[in-house]
Amino acid sequence: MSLTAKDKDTVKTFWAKVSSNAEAIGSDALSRMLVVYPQTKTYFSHWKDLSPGSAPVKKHGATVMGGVADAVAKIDNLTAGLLSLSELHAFTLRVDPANFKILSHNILVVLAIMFPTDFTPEVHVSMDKFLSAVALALSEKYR
Ligand code: HNI
Repeated sequence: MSLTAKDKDTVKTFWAKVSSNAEAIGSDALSRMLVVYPQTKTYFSHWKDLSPGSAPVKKHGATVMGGVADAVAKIDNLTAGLLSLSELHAFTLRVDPANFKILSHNILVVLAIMFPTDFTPEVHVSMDKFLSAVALALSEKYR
């Protein structure tokens, strides 16, 4: 399921609306992931506090959303655009790529909660396709 021109346009327009809240989106999505899918906590065991909204969760939420913003900018060539981030997650961090789907799901849930009016079914499907494409690009270096 590749992104159509319309998907890309929908993602860019929606992102332009919500990106000023990127830190809050990231913090909430990461907080939710760590609570609902506690197996994801293993990657962050070096943090002092993994509880919802803690300082490291907030900081890393902002970092992850910075990656998402970068992906929106590179939406026409995600594989090339996210190559070094893929290498980092594959070789250095050794994150199981199954977790990319889990985080994507949590980002979608948070977007739906924070932007109930803007998060139409049309936006939902395009954002879902986009986050799946990001997950695939991040998995590139695992093969
Ligand atoms: Ni991820 C670091 C982006 C999914 C675990 N991650 C980063 C950084 C970015 C980033 C950007 C900082 C890179 C640097 O320092 O150069 N991560 C993303 C994006 C996604 C994602 C865009 C998916 C949408 N990362 C995940 C998932 C996990 C994950 C699903 C594990 C469950 N990432 C990490 C860890 C680090 C990390 C661990 C290092 C953080 C630290 O504090 O040590």
